[in-house]
Amino acid sequence: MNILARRSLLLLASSAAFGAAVAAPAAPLVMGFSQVGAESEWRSANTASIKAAAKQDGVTLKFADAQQKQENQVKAIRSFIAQKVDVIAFSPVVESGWDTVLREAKAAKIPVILTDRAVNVSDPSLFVSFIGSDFVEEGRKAGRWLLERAAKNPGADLNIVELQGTVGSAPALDRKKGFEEVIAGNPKLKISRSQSGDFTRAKGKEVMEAFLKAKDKKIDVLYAHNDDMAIGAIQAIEEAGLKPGKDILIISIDGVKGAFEAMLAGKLNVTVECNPLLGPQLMQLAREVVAGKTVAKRITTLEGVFPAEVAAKELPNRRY
Ligand code: GYE
Repeated sequence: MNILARRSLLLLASSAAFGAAVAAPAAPLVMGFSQVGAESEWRSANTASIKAAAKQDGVTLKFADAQQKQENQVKAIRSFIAQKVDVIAFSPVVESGWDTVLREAKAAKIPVILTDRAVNVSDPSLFVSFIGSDFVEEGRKAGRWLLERAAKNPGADLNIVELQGTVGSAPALDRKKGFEEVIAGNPKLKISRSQSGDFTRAKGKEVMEAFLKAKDKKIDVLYAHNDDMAIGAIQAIEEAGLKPGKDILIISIDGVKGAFEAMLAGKLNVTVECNPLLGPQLMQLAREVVAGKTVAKRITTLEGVFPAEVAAKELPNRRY
C-alpha cells in the first residue's frame, strides 16, 4: 500500500471514530429559471421537464412564470441576481432588449444559459450557452412538406394564410423565414395573409375567424407556427362549415399530443417536431458551467417531421 492510500485509510478510520462525515456534502446548485409563460401544450411539457430534471438532479430551482411579458422576465432575472443564485437560465419571450439586464448578471458573475429561444445581443459573452431547436430549419421542413404536396397537383395556385407566433419571438421570426425561403422555390405558393396568434389556441381561433371572414380569396393552406394555434384555427374552420385538413390543408409545428389526435381525426395534415424536453440537458449543462468547464455555445435538439399518415403508429411513443 502506498503512502497516499494509507493516509486516506487513516483519515477514514479517524473520521469514523469521531463520527464525523468524511466529506461535507456539496451545497446544492441553485438555479433561477425564468419561463416564458404557459401559453401552449409545448410550454407545459417544457416546464414539467425542467422541474422534474431539477428535482432528479438535486438542483434547487427558483422558478418564475413571466406570463409572456418581457418586463416580468427582466424583474425575475434581477431578483435572481439579488438572491445570488449560482446560475440563471431563461427562455426569452422576445429576441431583443436583453443587453442591460444580461450585463447586470455578468457584472454579478452569474452565468446565464438560454433555453429554447435565442436573444439578439451585441455582446455574445453575455450568455454562456444556448440549448434549443433550430427554428429556421423547422420552418423549412414545413415548407418542404408543402412543396412536395403541391408537386402532386402541379397546375393549381395555392393561397396560404399564416398564423405567426408571438411578435418578435425567435420561433416566430425564424419559422416564418425558413418557410418563406423554401416556398419561394414555387411561384404558385403565396402567403396572402399573415398575423400573430401569440402561440395560443384562443388567439389562433380568433385570427383564423378573421381570415375566413375576409372571403376575398379561397384559403387553401394554413401554416401555423405552433400546434395550439392550429387547433384553435381548426375550430374556427369547422364553425365556418369547412373541413379542416381537407378543404384547407393545415401544417403546424411542435408535435404535441393534441396535434397527433387532430391528425388521427383527419383535421391536421402534418406537424413538424420541436422537442420541449430540455430539462435533463439543461441541468447537466448548468453543472458543467458552474464547475468552470468550457461548454458548447450552441446545443441543437434533434427533431423529425410527422405527416398524418404516421400519426396512429407514432402516438403511443409521444412523451409530450
Ligand atoms: O413552439 C410554442 C411555444 O419557443 C419553441 O413556444 C417554443 C414555442 C413553441 O409557445 O408552442
